[in-house]
Amino acid sequence: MARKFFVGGNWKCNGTTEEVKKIVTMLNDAEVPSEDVVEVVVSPPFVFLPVVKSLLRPDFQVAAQNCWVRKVGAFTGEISAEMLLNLGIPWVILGHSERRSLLNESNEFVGDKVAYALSLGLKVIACIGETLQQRESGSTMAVVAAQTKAIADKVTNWANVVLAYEPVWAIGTGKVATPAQAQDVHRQLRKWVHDNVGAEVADSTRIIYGGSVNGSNCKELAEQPDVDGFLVGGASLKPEFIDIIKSAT
Ligand code: G2H
Repeated sequence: MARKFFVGGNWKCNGTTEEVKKIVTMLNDAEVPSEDVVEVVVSPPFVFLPVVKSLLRPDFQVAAQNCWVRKVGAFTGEISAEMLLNLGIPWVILGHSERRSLLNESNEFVGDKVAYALSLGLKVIACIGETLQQRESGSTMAVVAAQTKAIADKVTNWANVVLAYEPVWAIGTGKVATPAQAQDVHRQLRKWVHDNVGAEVADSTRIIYGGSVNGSNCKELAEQPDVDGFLVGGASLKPEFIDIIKSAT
């Protein structure tokens, strides 16, 4: 099955209203392949979701960077999946390594979040990835498989899931995985999904790469058969994000 290329821009905890508007203008003015070829989703901080959604071109979509694990209630400081739906936000990033490490989000908690968001109709970019220590000790696949299993244990319909493989050692470090390293994990991960979830899900689920993707390294990464797109952090705030979108073709 042909998997549509996916490019996500994770703006993380960056931006002022003026800066965000400038990025949206840059995106709106860009000539990129059609939405039949590439799905583009940008993810501003919560407070900028309404302004970005209102100004962004209609062929690009918007994602939140997180949401609460269950329905609305007495959870001070949290934003619920219901609120995202109420704002017309179709996507959410869950399980990013910065939340796993800084906020102690466990595999099980991320699995619960993914399942709850999907149950309400949100689409999910679910992030997984190993630390440098885990890679050097040879446990990359065990770590990535455990993270994916915690999601698979709670999810039956994978149609609205994009898996983002983001090796922690490559995030924001400028130290990108080589195309061979990315392809190797993506291939093994797809096999894990094949063996543990099913052939059709393995064939149709987009597995995207994240970690220091930029305008210079995207093309070679995009050529790998199991790399179905990118989740981009730092470079998604800059004009080179357009080059990354164009790497779909
Ligand atoms: C990984 C990535 C975006 P960056 O976190 O999710 O960030 O491209 O800055 O490494």
